[in-house]
Amino acid sequence: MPHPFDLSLYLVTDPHQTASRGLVETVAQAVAGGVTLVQLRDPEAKGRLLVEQARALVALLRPKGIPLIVNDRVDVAIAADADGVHLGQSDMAPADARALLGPDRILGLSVGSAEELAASDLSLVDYVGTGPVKATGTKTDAGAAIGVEGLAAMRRLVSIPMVGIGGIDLAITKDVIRAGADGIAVVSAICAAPDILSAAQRLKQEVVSARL
Ligand code: TZP
Repeated sequence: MPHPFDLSLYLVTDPHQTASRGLVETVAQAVAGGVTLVQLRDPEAKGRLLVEQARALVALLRPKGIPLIVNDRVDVAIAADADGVHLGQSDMAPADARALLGPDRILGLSVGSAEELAASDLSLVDYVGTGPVKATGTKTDAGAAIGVEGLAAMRRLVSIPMVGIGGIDLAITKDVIRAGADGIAVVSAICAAPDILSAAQRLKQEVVSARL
């Protein structure tokens, strides 16, 4: 069984957007504001730096009971004893990642369309990330926005937990949750906010009130 996890407010880090405050400080403030899951994401970084960063985040997050997911890099997740890995469609196949990670670590997969879903084996995956919900400047190769309607259509096809990602801000958070997402995954709505803690608090409140 994978470690328990809560997709409600999923922070994905970005090296540029966390540079001014620092990675650990940004994550610490976001967690104080209510983030429930954190993904270390830096596609350009080398393994040594990623392991150091992942270890620093595990030291911050584990005592608080918040899992750390590493984007793409199964080796980094294992070296730093992180809680899981998030895979994109062109990363290692879920079955290969699961074989390396074992049964207890969390495994996420990006699935943006019915075609990607048809090509994906979700039997070993714990949650899917679906999007981009709206156009985003954070990931320029994220593909065309699927909209809240596209997310709702994916929700009808996927029975495991789903988090919406891409272009999500306070204004569309309720719509994303009401379309069936179990949570929102954000980069800039938290990392680029002038006040990280309060941005996270407001997003969390919006997620919680959308479910009422
Ligand atoms: N995967 C799909 S969109 C995206 C990722 C990592 C970036 C989301 O960033 P933002 O700033 O929340 O739109």
